[in-house]
This record gives sequence, structure tokens and C-alpha cells, in this order.
Amino acid sequence: MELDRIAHPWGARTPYGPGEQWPPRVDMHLAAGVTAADVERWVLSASVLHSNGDAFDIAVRGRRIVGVRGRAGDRVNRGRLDPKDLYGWQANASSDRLTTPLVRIDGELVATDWDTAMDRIVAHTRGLLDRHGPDSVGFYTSGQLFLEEYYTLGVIARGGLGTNHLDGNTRLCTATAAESLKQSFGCDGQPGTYTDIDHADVIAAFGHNVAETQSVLWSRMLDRLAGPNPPRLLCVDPRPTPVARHATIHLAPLPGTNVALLNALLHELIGNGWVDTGYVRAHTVGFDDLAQQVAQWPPERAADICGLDVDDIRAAARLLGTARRLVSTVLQGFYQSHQATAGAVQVNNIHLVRGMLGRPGCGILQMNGQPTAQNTRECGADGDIAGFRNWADDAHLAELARVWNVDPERLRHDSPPTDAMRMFELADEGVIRMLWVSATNPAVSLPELERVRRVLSRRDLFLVVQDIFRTETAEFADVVLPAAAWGEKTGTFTNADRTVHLSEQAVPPPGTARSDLDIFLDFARRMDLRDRDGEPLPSWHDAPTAFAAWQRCSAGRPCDYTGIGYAQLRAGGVQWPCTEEAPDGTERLYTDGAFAADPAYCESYGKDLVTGAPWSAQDYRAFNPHGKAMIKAAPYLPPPEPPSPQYPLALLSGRTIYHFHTRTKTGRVPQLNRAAPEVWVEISAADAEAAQVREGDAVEITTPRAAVHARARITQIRPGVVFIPFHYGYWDRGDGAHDRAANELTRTDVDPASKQPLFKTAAARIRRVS
Ligand SMILES: Nc1nc2c(c(=O)[nH]1)N[C@H]1C(S)=C(S)[C@@H](COP(=O)(O)OP(=O)(O)OC[C@H]3O[C@@H](n4cnc5c(=O)[nH]c(N)nc54)[C@H](O)[C@@H]3O)O[C@H]1N2
Ligand SMILES: Nc1nc2c(c(=O)[nH]1)N[C@H]1C(S)=C(S)[C@@H](COP(=O)(O)OP(=O)(O)OC[C@H]3O[C@@H](n4cnc5c(=O)[nH]c(N)nc54)[C@H](O)[C@@H]3O)O[C@H]1N2
Ligand SMILES: [Mo]
Repeated sequence: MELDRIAHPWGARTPYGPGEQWPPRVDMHLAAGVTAADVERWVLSASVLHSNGDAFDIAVRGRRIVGVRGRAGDRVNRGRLDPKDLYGWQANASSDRLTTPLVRIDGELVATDWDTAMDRIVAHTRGLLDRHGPDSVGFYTSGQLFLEEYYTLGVIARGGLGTNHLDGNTRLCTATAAESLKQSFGCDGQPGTYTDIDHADVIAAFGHNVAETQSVLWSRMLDRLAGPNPPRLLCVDPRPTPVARHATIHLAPLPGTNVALLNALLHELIGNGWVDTGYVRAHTVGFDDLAQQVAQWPPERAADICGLDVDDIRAAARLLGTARRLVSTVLQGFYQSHQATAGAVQVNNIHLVRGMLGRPGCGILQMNGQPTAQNTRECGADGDIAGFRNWADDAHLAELARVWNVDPERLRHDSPPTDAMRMFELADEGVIRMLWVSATNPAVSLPELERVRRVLSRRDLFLVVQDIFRTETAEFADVVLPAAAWGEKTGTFTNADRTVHLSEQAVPPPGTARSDLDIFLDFARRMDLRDRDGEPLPSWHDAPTAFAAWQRCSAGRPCDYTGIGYAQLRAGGVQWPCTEEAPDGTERLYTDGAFAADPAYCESYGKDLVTGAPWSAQDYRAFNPHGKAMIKAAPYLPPPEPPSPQYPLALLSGRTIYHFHTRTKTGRVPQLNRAAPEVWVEISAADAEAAQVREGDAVEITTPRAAVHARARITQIRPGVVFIPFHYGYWDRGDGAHDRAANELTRTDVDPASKQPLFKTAAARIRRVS
């Protein structure tokens, strides 16, 4: 019998013990009236609604997707599927998919053909390049396209046009994961692996509601918890999430106080001698500075700042300090705050100090969120350079210029690659005059939406929006391009533990929609982009040839794909690096205490954790001449915009298990939409009583930016804190009113090192409305 996976999101338990293999459990959902016998083809794919990388097959009948079935043999999920994946594929067949390009004529978006739309874009780009140079053109892409698409876009933007303005919505998502890994290990790349869960005796989730956001990974944890010798669980989250409910210790710090808490935990680890001194001496630099800084952080001090019980902090430290095999996961409760990188780096420090890295059960997962965020980063379609190369190292740029066969001068800029938040500022200042947005919906997902709308509606900004639906952002566009969705195109993607999956085309796209890869390549051809020998740039023409080009670009770098082929991926996911020497891929990085941190090899020279100022090559060489892991301490700084008499509550925003982001897909899926049809706000009983709010009442939430309306849900959330999901934009509202999107309320502000926005920091007040 198929369980109702809305009511039971994690499905049935399959308990297992430490060191055992996670038992398979195959989840399947087929359209009403369809049985497995009716399915004509099963087409290989994996999830695009989170970063877990759950592998499954798409059921096809005729030219329609009719369901999905988990792949029992895959290392990531062993057949399990998340509720969004079980039901989400139905969005592909929505009747309101974009099927033709649209262009703006007399203020209205009207349907047109591809030649007209693309020629407009090309004429505009040419004009801007002639008059203002490449830095008048910006590209804002995604964590949801395929590897082949990012790599192609990166080559076009950086190598073809020569602009420095290319970033992904990964800036909002995993910029801090990448930055914290660069800070600690010299390079992006997840040290750990999901199989560490199978071995761990302690699992710690830092600002990560893994139960709702990587629900299959959580099923793995639940199965360990249900088995013999279960791991103990530490949850650090101000909310009573499902993770908190299963935790051995739940610390609910006041929002924005992570660094104070982590400093106290490190104080206890060092003070109690829970330190692997041999590891620290052999493989790290910076320990003495950390010991000095955290000496000032007795748990009493943190307890005060974080609003925690001092004994709970001590107990948590003991859990971490006496763990023999520790896995930590970190996500948006750390990444979307004012000391994002500083906080995430302290989690890395716990593992370095304890020597808990590169062995079974000892892993760090600086998580990703989006399905292909890792690819955006490694392909350099964000503020990184392809192949985890160092933008500040001329030798790296010269090498990349050779791979692309372009003039190295085209890749050289005086400043780091522009981050997305800065790109919107530059557009606001009239410097960026064309913005090409692909597979992201900034009119709902960026902070402070009133400002975003102002920028997007500037008359001197030529806006291209490439999406599968007519989104809130598309409404501002000059040209809208209809894209093929997942299931309608072929390509690879890499999950949060470096597992690469292949997703193959199952059905044709609707109307004249085309894959993002085809669109980018068409643009390059129409622009007549050429390499140094006058050959077309990029030189490839489809997904397999793009992948082959990427393999050459990745050769010798930490994310080496040279040993991975599409044929091999048909048998199951493979973890990079995968080379001739490691033909089956690599489960854990840094197993021998050797890091990708050599000054001539590292991806970044690092940054000051407080100011974000980049270190120079000299600074880096002085600190870390032999390429060891780097322990970096940070002082605690109070969050901006703390609660005040006028705005007495701390406002958090985030996710529910049933929806993905701005709901363009999950809002169109009956099961998922019914499960969470409208926006709500979580509030404690004490705060509800003070505001005379009862369960289900309509309330208004006001911050210094705006007010939105939501239904009250009274929960065990800590008093003084309220939470609103950010999924609800206004594409599905007849009235078009924007009074329910969380980002009306949020502020424009970033972590200095990663430039990730502070979605979890705002002061608010609430009142009941009739
Ligand atoms: N169902 C579902 N799954 C998803 C997604 C989705 O939209 N829906 N999106 C995917 C993506 S792109 C991402 S990035 C991930 C995000 O996955 P998560 O990071 O797990 O999700 P969030 O709800 O954004 O935030 C996690 C938790 O951070 C806590 N938090 C807030 N402020 C603080 C703080 O100051 N300190 C601490 N310690 N915790 C704090 C919140 O209470 C919240 O429970 O999910 C991925 N998976
Ligand atoms: N307040 C608040 N704001 C947040 C967050 C938060 O926790 N709180 N989290 C942030 C995070 S972590 C993230 S990742 C962002 C997500 O923010 P967005 O990226 O803006 O959210 P999505 O709804 O996923 O937008 C993806 C878009 O791509 C389209 N799309 C899907 N598949 C394809 C495809 O194959 N091709 C093309 N061309 N388009 C496609 C979808 O229809 C959709 O419009 O939101 C951020 N904003
Ligand atoms: Mo994300």
C-alpha cells in the first residue's frame, strides 16, 4: 500500500545500525489510473527540488510524464523520494507553461517567434557593448539549471563578452557554503559524504531543518535513530523543527547569535582538552589564535547573549567533545545571517580541532540548497571562476584562457567577480543596462521587494527573463524566453555530497520552448562569438559535447570530472573527483590530511571574516605557506536591526516541506498546494497572547520596510521570534497585490565575506486584523 506522503512525508522506517548499509525502500507515485504495467519507458533522472540528489526514473507513456520511481541502487537515496519529488513532476504539464517567446510592444508582452526575440536581444547586446563596454551587461542565473548550461553560460559571459557581472541565485543560497570551505580548506568542495551518516555516533545540525528541506537525508537519520546504537543528535535552531523534536539536545539561540554560541562551544572543547593535538599540529594553521579568542567565551557569556541555558551549552559541548564520529550539517540558519561565513567557519573549526575529517563518520556537510548549486559554483556561473580557479591568480586565468582559447586580458578584472546583490545595485545606478535572468525569480526571492521592483522596472534596464512560467519577474521583462524544464532536456547535476547524476530527456518541451543550453548557444552564434583562431565560441553544440568540454576544463582541478562519462552515470551517481586514478569517484576529501590549499593551487586567498576584505597572495602565503587547513577565529558581532520597542520581535523566514521556493512548480501541483495553500506566521503562545491573537487569526506583520498579512499559527517557537515561509509570491493571485511575500519585509544587507543576504534578520511587530 502506498502511504499518503503528504500526511507521512518521511514514509516508513527501515532501521539500521552503525556501519551497516542503509536498506533500500523504493518510493513510487504514478498518475491516477496508471499502473507500472502501463509505463512505456523509464527515463533516468534525479531530483530538482532540493540539493539532496535523490535518484529516480521518470515514467513515460506516449509523450507524457506519468510518474516517478526511486532508484534502489543509487548511493544517495536507495529508492526513497521526497513528497515534492513524488508529486512535483505534474507541474511540467501545467496548461500555463510558456510556449513561445514574448516581447514587449507598447507596454504589453506579446507572443512572437524565436528570430524576433533573439534578434532583439542580440541587437541590444551589440549596442551596449559598442557604447558602454562589456560591464554594461549582467547575467543572473540559477542553482537549478544543468552543469552543461552553466559552463556554456560562463564561457559566453566571461570568455565571449568579457563581462565580470555573472552570478547565480546561489548567492542567496550557498555562497556561504562555498566561502566557508574556501576559508577553511582553500577551496570549495564538500569534505564529507552522506555515508558518514551510516557511521556517525553524533550528528549536529546547525541552522538546518534537514527534516523538511532534505527529507530523504532526514529519513536516513531517522532510520539510524530507529536502529541499534543510534547516534545522538544536536539541533541548533530557534524553532521547534522536526529535527529539534528528535534531538538529544536542542539549542534554540536567539536569531543572529550563532558565533557567540560557537565560540563558547569551542571554548569548552579546548578547555576540556577535547582536542586532537596531533591532527592540529600536522594539518592546520591558526589554532593558537582560535584558542586565544575563544578563551574570552565562557559558556555563561554566550548563554546571556544567545538566551540559552548555560548547562545546555555545556551539554552540547560535551556531546561534540566526546563524539568519536561526528557529522555536522550547516545551512541557512547560519548562511543567511550577518556573520554567515564566520559562523560556518567555526563549525569547520570544531572538526579541525577534533581531527574529525576524512574518516568514515567524520564529515562536514556545508550543505547546498538547490539541486545544482554545486555546478553553478564549479562551472563559474556565479562569482567563481570555472574549475575552482582563483580570480586573483594570473596563472589560473592564463590557464583558463588557454582552455577556452581566448585572450587572457578578457578574463582579467580589477575586482572580484560581481556578486548578485551588487549587480542589482549597479542596475539601480544605471551602470548595468542589460540583465539576463535565467531560472530564478528575483521579484519574489530577493530581499526588500519594493526596491527590487524599482530596479526591474527601470526604463534604462533591458531585462531578459528565461523561465518555464510567466513569473512575477517575467512581468517586468522586455523579452521573455520559454525554456524546456527538467524532464524535457538532458544534462548532469551534482548534489551536496559531490554526487553527479545524469538526467535525460523524457518528453518534448511544450510549444516552441527550448532547453537553456540551446538558448545560450543560439545567442552565442547570433553574436558570432569567436575564439582566438576565429572558431565559434563555445565550440560545442549539445549536452554531451558541452560535458566533454567541461571535463577538459576541470582536469587537474579539485572538481576533476575527467573520469566521469554519461554511460557510467546511467548505472548510478558518481562522486567527484573522478579520474583515471580514482575511476569510481571519491567518497571523502582530505582523507590524508592534504588540502587543496597550496598558495599556487587554492581557489581563494581568503578574506577577513569581519570586513570581508580579500587577503592578498602575500597575506595568504605568510599565513599558510604549506597549504594546510586554516583555523580562523572570529569575534561575535550583534546582528543589525535587533528587536526594539517599536519592533519587538525577531522575524525569521524559511521553508516548509511541501513547497519549493516561489512555488512556480509546487503551487501548481494539487497535492502540494492543498497541503500548504496560503501563507502563515508562526508565533509563540506568549507573543500571541500579548497581541490578542488566536490560532488562525489574520495578522499583519510589519517591519521598517513593509507590512504583509498572514494567518497565525501558534507553535512552540521561542518567545520573541516569529517565522514566515517565503514561498508565497503573487503569480496566482487575481488581484496581483503583493502583501504576502516574506521579502517585502526583509532588508538589503549581506554577510561581508560571502555577500549572502540576511534573510533571517529583521525586527517586526504584529497585530491582529479583522
Ligand atoms: N521543502 C523544501 N526543501 C528545500 C527547499 C524548499 O524551498 N522547500 N529549498 C532548498 C534550498 S534552495 C535550500 S537553500 C535549503 C534550505 O534549507 P534550510 O536551511 O534547512 O531551510 P530554512 O527554512 O531556510 O532555514 C533553516 C532553519 O534556520 C533556522 N534559523 C533561522 N535563523 C537562525 C539563527 O540565527 N540561528 C540558527 N541556528 N538557526 C536559525 C530557521 O528556524 C530554520 O528552521 O532547502 C532546500 N530544500
Ligand atoms: N525571505 C527569504 N528569501 C529567500 C530565502 C529565505 O530563506 N528567506 N531563501 C533564498 C534561497 S536559499 C534561494 S535558493 C532563493 C530561491 O529563489 P528563486 O531562485 O528565485 O526561486 P525559484 O522559485 O526556485 O525560482 C526558479 C525559477 O526558475 C524557473 N525554472 C525552473 N526550471 C527551469 C529551467 O529548467 N529553466 C529555466 N529557464 N527556468 C526554470 C522556475 O519557474 C522559477 O521561476 O530564494 C532566496 N530567498
Ligand atoms: Mo537555496
